[in-house]
Amino acid sequence: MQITPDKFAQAFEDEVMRSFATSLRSATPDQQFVALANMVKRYNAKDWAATKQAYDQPTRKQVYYFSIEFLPGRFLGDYLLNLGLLDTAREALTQLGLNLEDVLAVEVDPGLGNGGLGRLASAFMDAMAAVGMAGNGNGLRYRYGLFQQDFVNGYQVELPDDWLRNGYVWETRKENRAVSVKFGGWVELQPVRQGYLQARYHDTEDVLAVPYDVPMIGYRNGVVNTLRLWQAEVPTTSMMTGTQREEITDITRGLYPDDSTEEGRRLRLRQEYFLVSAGIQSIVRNYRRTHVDLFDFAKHVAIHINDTHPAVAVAELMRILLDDAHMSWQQAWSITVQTLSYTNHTLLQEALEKWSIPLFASLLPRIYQIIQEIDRRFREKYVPLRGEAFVNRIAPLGDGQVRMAYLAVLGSHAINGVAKLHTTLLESSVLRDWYQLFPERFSNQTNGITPRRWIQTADQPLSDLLDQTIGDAWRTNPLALRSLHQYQDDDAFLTALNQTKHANKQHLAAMIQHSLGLVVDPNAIFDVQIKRLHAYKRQLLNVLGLIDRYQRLKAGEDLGVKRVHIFGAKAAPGYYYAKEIIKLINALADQINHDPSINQQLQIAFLPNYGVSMAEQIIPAADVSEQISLAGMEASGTSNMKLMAAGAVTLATLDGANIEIRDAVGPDAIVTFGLTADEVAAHQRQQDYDARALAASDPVLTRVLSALVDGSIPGIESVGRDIYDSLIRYNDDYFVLADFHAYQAAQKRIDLLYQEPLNWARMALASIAESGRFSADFTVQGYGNQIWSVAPTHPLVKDDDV
Ligand code: B1H
Repeated sequence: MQITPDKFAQAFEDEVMRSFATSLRSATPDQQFVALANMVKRYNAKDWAATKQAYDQPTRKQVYYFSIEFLPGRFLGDYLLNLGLLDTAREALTQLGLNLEDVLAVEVDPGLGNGGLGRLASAFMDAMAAVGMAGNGNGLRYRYGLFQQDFVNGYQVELPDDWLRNGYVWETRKENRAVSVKFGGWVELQPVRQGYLQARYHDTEDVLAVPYDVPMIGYRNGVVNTLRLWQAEVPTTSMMTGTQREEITDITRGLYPDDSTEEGRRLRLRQEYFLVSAGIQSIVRNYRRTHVDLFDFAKHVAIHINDTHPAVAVAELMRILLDDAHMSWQQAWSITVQTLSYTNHTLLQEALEKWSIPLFASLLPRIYQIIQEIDRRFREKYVPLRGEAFVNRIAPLGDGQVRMAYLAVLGSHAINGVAKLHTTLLESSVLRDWYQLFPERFSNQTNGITPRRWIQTADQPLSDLLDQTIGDAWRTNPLALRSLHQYQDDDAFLTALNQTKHANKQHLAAMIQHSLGLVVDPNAIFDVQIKRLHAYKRQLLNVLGLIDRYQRLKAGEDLGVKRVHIFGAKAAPGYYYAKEIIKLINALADQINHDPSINQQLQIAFLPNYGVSMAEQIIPAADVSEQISLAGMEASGTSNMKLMAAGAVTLATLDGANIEIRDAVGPDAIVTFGLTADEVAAHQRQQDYDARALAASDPVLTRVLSALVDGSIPGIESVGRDIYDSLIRYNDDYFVLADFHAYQAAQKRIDLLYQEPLNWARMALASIAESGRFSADFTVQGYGNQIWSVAPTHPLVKDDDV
């Protein structure tokens, strides 16, 4: 887009008048935001239409990315960036006496996901548009997003996220594209011709699925992809009454709140099938507009299953090919397998979805029949080859359950993990039998992040410094960041890099003061741990380290540096233990922050309601990136990549993508510690870990742990006891105590390194310089190449071997 700031300013004033019949001077920030958004939509409309038309060419292959979660973040800043208008808009608003950042902050941040998995889905949407891949998102338009978190007396409270209250400016309702999704009832199979059956559905509950489309604007390339979010509605002709209507609208009423308990499982299964059936019906309908039959479907359509949540796609695509297109089983199965692919995001057993057969069969009778037949054929083929025991272990049906991960693997031609270690562990543990059966289906696709949002939009000071130092090639090709290496001994640059970080820390300090009333010193180390609260992520290790530090400072030890530990974390509403950790962090923060003898050296800032927008404020200001999960537990992590790109030094266990980060920056630019995944596995196998004995024999641990139960931290009477028990009585499932000293030693190294500002900057430089390989643009190209067989029109070339 070519437009001068003057013209932009004029167009903005006109737009405010046209949209709200008011002058700019009397327009509210909300109105200013909507006016800017309307301008973006107008600038964007032709490209969106043209992209859709290009994708509808019958020979063009399209990807459909199915995810029960998306966490897109605010769009306006990134859209302006992608249209090449960010600087113009900023200048224009300044001319008008406004601050663009203030207007951007008005936008809602849709919380249609829990954490990394949902954010990854949105990063992929951004990346597919950036490289010009025909990528469509399919998700749910939850009326309420992930809860808003508040702290009351240090405890998490959950408030509803009424994000649609003022409407959502980026979406377009497409009622004419609605489809009908059937639940329950019973099926009758009538023979139509030799060997072919016609399914007739009786007494089903029919739900209207209405799509809302959101544009995904590519980075300065004219590409505009679509994220389609489905909403459940009562069919217009329905005579349904109150509770029945509610049952339907409940399907997309809210994000399933809990990734740790069994509650609401029926509703969750309804959500999953609703997403899958609506999405696939819509794909097939669109496909039929340009193709006479479905025989070449897999040549032109790739459907991706993001974790097991949309895994029922295997049976739904079979249903459509069998019942609607009247294909033979073999034909239908071959097309289904060639079309589908599946990403596994976790080794945690509780996240591998399984449905009880009675629940599944009553809600989705025809789908269940199809899964029975998939299961029967699988057994028929593989029992003679592999034996009964092997097949029983991995068949889609077993132990009275439908096993979604196994259904996904069986029905997909490609299965991937999300970091090298994770994929290796998948192949050797959770999906070992499957890996034996279909080794060629497995690949690794290490996660990625979008440097446009995390650097270009969120970190202006760093972006400017990079432009001045190495030119702006990094904005299109993040591998160009490598040219930073030549400045590693350039004191002027290293000093400027530190100044940039300092400016970002001042900004975050102001935000912390505003949010918590806590004054923090930008000269302190800003140590950041931002991610969902989960035992395996070990926020508790950070906390025990803080207790130790506090006790040492109280005893008069000089630790040489000031530190501010910054936390952002939501706990699943039903995850009691995680909520106890939140209370513990807040209680400790209260204690330390109000202790005048200590609070010049140590402070804790636990910012409530962590999410994408808050991450944009925290990440640019981070000195230390805490990635301290128990090795073998974090599939990949993505905050590790964002923080690295912002020049934070990574403090990490050898888990998930941390290992690839270490390999990228080299051992001198990262601080690693702790048990390896192999060592953890060995302890688990040998059952030789004794946390109680370890703690008893260790005076430091004894002192630290006693703070949980001796009343020295006010307000944690029961919480402290529970956490103590989890470590001592229940033997510390996540090896927190085993890694404690290694963690503290690593933090000590950080303290020393930080006291050499130029050396520190050199580590930051190495992180930034090597962050380019973690661009999601490369990740989606990897999927395109190895999984989807879809080529980008604006490929990002890896000019060397990374
Ligand atoms: C990840 C989940 C997840 N893995 C179930 N699994 C959920 C599972 O609501 N549920 O039922 C929600 C989320 N999320 C994360 O995915 C991994 O823990 C991260 O390590 C990884 O970086 C991220 C993206 O791959």
